[in-house]
Amino acid sequence: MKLVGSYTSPFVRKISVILLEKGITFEFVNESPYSENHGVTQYNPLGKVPALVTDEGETWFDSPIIAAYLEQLDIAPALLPRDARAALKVRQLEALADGVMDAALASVREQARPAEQQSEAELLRQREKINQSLDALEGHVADGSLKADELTIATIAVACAIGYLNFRRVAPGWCVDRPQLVKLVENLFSRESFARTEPPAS
Ligand SMILES: N[C@@H](CCC(=O)N[C@@H](CS)C(=O)NCC(=O)O)C(=O)O
Repeated sequence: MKLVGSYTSPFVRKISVILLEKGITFEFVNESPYSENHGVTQYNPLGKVPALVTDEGETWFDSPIIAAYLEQLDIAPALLPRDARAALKVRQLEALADGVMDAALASVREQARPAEQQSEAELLRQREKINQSLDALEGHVADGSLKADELTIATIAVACAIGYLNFRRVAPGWCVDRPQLVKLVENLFSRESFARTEPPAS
């Protein structure tokens, strides 16, 4: 299998972690969608990473679809419950974590614009999405609907989202008053799959 992506993308990290956890061998094709003349569109017309190319030549995107595809291969450990309704709930939490990544990425892109073109209102809007979603996730861990010590597509996505907040220094105070999420990321960050997919220092 080939995973097309960049080393800094949290969405790509999510898929790398899943592949590593399941012990699936893959080749990493390093493509940055923000660089000129990138080759991402040959895998995904949206020009976004990750994309996954199977040994049979099928191409899958975006990250929730790739995660669902990998789950269908039925390789342990299972990262979704067998029950369809319970699986959908886990996938909704994955969507929430993915949304945190989207908002963090939008903030980073906004801050990369020349200072005079940056919109404070837009940065605030994205910051609110991040804070509200983290509060919701904290609540889900507190009420047991998201288990901090379980390895699922949702906990992996949450840890990748928070890893990206740390990496880009977006919402640096995210851990204040969110002890459940701190516990969750401590559990996940201690895994080899997370150590091996840490974004590069620059
Ligand atoms: N919903 C997509 C989001 C992927 C995404 O936004 N990836 C970023 C990199 S972190 C990207 O490729 N951006 C390029 C662009 O928007 O043109 C997924 O889950 O795969």
